[in-house]
Amino acid sequence: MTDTIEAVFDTVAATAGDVRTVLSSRRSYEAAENPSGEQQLAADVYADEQLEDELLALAEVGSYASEERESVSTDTGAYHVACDPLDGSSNLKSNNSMGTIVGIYDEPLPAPGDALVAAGYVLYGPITTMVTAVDESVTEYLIEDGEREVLSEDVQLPDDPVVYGFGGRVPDWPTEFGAYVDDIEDERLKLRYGGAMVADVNQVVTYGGLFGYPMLADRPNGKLRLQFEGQPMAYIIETAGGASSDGTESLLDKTPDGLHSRTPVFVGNESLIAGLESKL
Ligand code: AFP
Repeated sequence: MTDTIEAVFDTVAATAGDVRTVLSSRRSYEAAENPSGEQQLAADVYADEQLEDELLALAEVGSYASEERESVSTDTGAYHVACDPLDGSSNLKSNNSMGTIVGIYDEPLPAPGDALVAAGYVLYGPITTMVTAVDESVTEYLIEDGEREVLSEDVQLPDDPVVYGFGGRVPDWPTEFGAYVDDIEDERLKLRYGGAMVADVNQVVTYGGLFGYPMLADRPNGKLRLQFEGQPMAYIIETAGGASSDGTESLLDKTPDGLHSRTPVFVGNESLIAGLESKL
């Protein structure tokens, strides 16, 4: 299993090198929308096609699914990879951070959280980095020329949280959630929100804190997809000593109703998630 997982991460790192190179020429919108009704950028389509081709070429990868395609692409193999090829791609226009999210499952997709065997993300920031969670350990890498070089091993969330960031319009947040935000402001946490889950979660990994995209007045399940965003990021945060929740239970205890189903997402320090669950 370890060889396959490392081969998937190597492939994602190599693809990230390609994606970074072509971003400047793929900033325009395509005519098509993704299955969640969001407009696709040329870069979304490029990253998705690259990942599908390269990951399905691995002998043990039996299927590939992504936010950018309606159904699962199948092959033969024991592992099933779910990707958000370019998370936060609307940040491409404003030249802010974006990422790639990958979850490796040992059950066909859509799969429950407890079928995850590893997860990782790439962050396209001022430099390109990758964070992986496998074998109960989180590692941060620098990616240069498509190759991974270890920056930090056994990454854990810092004990004293510093930052928080929540998506959605404030008037659309449930009242109890707004009250919780007042509480964490009183604890002197600092608001930082960039609109790309990978970047907003990576600052939680770096400084400690909380990221969330809550349920909204007109979207009871929030915006983020459980299979492609919620579960892989929950797996990484929980492996790094943090916690995840949909407001009542860990995202890793959930099973998606469908490939593209959405869920409220909260990930961060255990104490903050416990406080949030008691408030909601
Ligand atoms: P895009 O990929 O459409 O930019 O959406 C990014 C995202 O799925 C996730 O990465 C962010 O946390 C969240 O949506 C941002 O949503 P808002 O634009 O509503 O803040």
